[in-house]
Amino acid sequence: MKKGLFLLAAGLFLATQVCLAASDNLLLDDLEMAVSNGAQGTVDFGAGNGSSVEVTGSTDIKNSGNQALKVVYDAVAGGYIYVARGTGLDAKNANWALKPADIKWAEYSGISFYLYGTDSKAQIAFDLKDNGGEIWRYLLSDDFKGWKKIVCSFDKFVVRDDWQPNDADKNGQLDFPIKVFQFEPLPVSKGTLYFDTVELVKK
Ligand SMILES: [Ca+2]
Ligand SMILES: [Ca+2]
Repeated sequence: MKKGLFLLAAGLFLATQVCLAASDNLLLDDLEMAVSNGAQGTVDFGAGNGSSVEVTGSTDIKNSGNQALKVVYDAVAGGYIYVARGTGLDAKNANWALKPADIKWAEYSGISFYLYGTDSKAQIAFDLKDNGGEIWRYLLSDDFKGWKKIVCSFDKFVVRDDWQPNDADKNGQLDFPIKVFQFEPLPVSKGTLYFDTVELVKK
């Protein structure tokens, strides 16, 4: 009986710790919006130089909330693809629920998201645009099947050396607040990926 009570207490303690740990992360974007593109769009997405991409909401395959972002793509050699959410994008309604300036960035060590992989071996870039307009990159591979949490520590992002916007500060510093995150399947690959549950990781 005493042992039973102890185990119950230990279990409750562990459950409390898990809840606290989970609630420490900040849900930045659950990707729950009705997906649309263009100037009034909710997702800033597109492709060029022969690559193509189609983005929709997925309610059958999802990790949290009611939907995930479904990305059907064909990334050809020399082409590019982008699927972005945040502020200051061409798509005016692609903002996160939280304003970048309202987030206490110093409390977080990185950003995470869930990727539904197909073990295609595709390379995927996860880019951030910083407060100075500079683009930073974290590379990952679709080398698993099903949902997996991808944790990207801020200190593991590298500044993109292949391209930067003309108005980027190019100071080599990751300047907060971060304004945009962007998923980019890289050439040469083709398939369907799902993204969900973008969070900031508590220090
Ligand atoms: Ca979701
Ligand atoms: Ca910068």
